[in-house]
Amino acid sequence: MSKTLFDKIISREIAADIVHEDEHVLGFRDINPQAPVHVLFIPKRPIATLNDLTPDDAELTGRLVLAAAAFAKAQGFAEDGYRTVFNCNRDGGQSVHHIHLHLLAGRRLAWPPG
Ligand code: DGP
Repeated sequence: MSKTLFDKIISREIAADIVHEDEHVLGFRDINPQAPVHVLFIPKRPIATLNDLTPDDAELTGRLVLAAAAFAKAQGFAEDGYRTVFNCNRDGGQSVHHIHLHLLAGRRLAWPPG
């Protein structure tokens, strides 16, 4: 798989506002925020889309969700709430083919999404 933009953020070739880092997961602010708080949580190991996940990725996928929830809680959004979303391929609106969990918080979000 060729190097994506997010690989370059992991390797610090491209700067990002990093809010979370551990052995497996990086969290950084989206360059085009759709809410007052918009953070992307990505695995350090590149996986292109949700279609490419295998049962071996179950723990890693859980780590993304746990990192997003911990960040939201630490930032004070647990009670009012927030949204997490994985986009997948064209119809899901995925533009970067390295899976990422969007965390959107800080305003009332509409449903259904556009
Ligand atoms: P998606 O459309 O689900 O693939 O989301 C990709 C997100 O990545 C989109 O919300 C904008 C964000 N993004 C694109 N380029 C950059 C970048 O160079 N830096 C950061 N921080 N975010 C980026």
